[in-house]
Amino acid sequence: MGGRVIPFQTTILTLFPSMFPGPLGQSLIGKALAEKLWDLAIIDIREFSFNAYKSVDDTPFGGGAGMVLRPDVLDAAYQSLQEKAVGPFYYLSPRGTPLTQEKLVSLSQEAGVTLLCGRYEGVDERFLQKRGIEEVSIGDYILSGGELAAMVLLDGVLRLRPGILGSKESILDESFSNGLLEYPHYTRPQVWEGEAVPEVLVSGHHARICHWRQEMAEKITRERRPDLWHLYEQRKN
Ligand code: 6GU
Repeated sequence: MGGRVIPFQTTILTLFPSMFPGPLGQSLIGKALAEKLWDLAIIDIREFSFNAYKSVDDTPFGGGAGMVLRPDVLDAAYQSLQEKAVGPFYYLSPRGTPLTQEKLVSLSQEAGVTLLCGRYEGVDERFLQKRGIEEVSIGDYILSGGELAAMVLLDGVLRLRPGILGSKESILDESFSNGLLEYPHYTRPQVWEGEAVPEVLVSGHHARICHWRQEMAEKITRERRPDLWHLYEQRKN
């Protein structure tokens, strides 16, 4: 299977290299890693410390809680990448532009991606500015570091790459790809705890099934995500 496509090159800058591949070493994404459909290069930021204590952070100017990653250490790690780093470079941070399915699709068409994972209070602003690094957030909540966010981003991108998921249909049909949440799914047993699966699904009538699924997708989106429903309606008209 592997070897026929150029691997999607991912590079991670982190203070916790042993967190990787973590969940990305499991299931279909993990199998694809073993088959070299994608490659994971881990850069341990601590290796670029300048002192004997291997320190990478310092207290914030102006005071306040926590520590800030030093720009000189970060830049030494950044400059070491050379040809390893292909595609966009993102810093995972709750201050970033929200990650969307659209962004994942566009990223999946790149040669790869490089991700900086922060810890503590953050990274020195000058590093981000001088190197023109874009910040990306995975949602409006705070994690203790960027590593889990990087894994979320990579999982979302990698499953869109050719040869990694089983069937292309499951990508085309899923939530967000058409602007709606997904319709409900059912499998055997046909009756469970007195509850039968919707009659239309066992009718064998493909057009009716299609129509029912569309109706259900619209109902669920309307009820759960008025924001998405609004956008969907605007796009239709
Ligand atoms: Cl990208 N990083 C951290 N630390 N927290 C987050 C996040 C990223 N996105 C949402 N919360």
